[in-house]
Amino acid sequence: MAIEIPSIAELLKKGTAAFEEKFHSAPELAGVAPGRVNLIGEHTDYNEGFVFPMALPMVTIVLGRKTDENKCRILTTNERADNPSYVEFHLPTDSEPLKPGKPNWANYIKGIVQYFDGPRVSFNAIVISSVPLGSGLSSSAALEVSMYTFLEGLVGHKTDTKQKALLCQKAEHVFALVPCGIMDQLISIHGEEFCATLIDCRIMDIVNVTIPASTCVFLIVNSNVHHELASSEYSVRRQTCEEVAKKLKRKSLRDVTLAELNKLNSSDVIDDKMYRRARHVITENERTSQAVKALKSKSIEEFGHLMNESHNSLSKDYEVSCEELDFLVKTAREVHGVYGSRMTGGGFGGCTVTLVEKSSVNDVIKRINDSYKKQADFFIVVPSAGARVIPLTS
Ligand code: GAF
Repeated sequence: MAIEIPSIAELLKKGTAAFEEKFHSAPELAGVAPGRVNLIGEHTDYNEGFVFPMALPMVTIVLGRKTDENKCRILTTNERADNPSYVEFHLPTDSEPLKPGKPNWANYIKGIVQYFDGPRVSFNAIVISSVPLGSGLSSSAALEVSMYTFLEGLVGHKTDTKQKALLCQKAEHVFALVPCGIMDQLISIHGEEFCATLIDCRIMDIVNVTIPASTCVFLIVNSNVHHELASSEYSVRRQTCEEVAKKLKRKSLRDVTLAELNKLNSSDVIDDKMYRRARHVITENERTSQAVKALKSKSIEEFGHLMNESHNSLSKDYEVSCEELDFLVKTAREVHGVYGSRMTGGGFGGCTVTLVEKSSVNDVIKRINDSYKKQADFFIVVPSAGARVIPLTS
């Protein structure tokens, strides 16, 4: 059975109860931000390429109220967050900026407080989330963006949305030490119901594309594995791509064609591994453009085929998949009614996304449950709205 995703109203109710218990007052508002599933265009964002994610119905919420005590107090209700679950810190000043430390979850909060471009404000707050943590569905960006949105609500200030995405990304780079691209923050801010979003990461151009009504759904399967090398290997991939672009005297792989890469390869300036890494990025950009065209012309089969090709390239050329993800993808593809299946997000564990006829979803779930050695979680997801403020008191 697929997991029932809690509604925002349910999360707000639980979060409000937790807030009242901890702070003995009522919260005034909530910042809400979704996780995302990337449909195609993986590991292309930091190469200034194209991505095609959609915002999820799973969200992170920061709710609370202003205080005048020059202190920020925040409790996470997320059981999988590292300890302690409650932190307090001072408002940053020029002479005393905030610094990252422990627990790790609070670094995302501190980073946002540090870089928020509105007036400084102290607060009491609670974090509550339905985005599975560390599963490639962008729980980090959902936390950053919900926190940023909460601060915007508290002080009545609205940052330009692209600037907001960049500041959230900066918080992740500097406070969580993860050199992520810009996809996750942009989709968490710009997501729209019924749409997936084509993002040109070079210029942060955003085009919402309606997903045509069909008999299909997107099924997310969480492998529930997370391999430790994920973050170190992410940085290595990023560096390799930059190195190849540099050898060709280009700003990024976005500007390199396959023919140019092949020519470079034949001159022995790059090794086979570098070649395959760059080939993934170049072909993935092409696949992403084609997938958007396929969706616009309602060619579900072609879209699914491109998802499959994307996974094969991520697994063989980019080598960011793993045994568990390859197994889940292969098993899903064996079921009649499946158009395409691929890993999603950074890789080395996390989730797959499968495009499947509604009538075949239970067959996929059964086939995986019968053969996967670990426990998988299943979510049927619809494209959902991006970040927003929800007032809580009248
Ligand atoms: C992670 C990163 F945070 C994104 O920026 C992106 O690079 C993705 O991995 C891979 O496409 O989610």
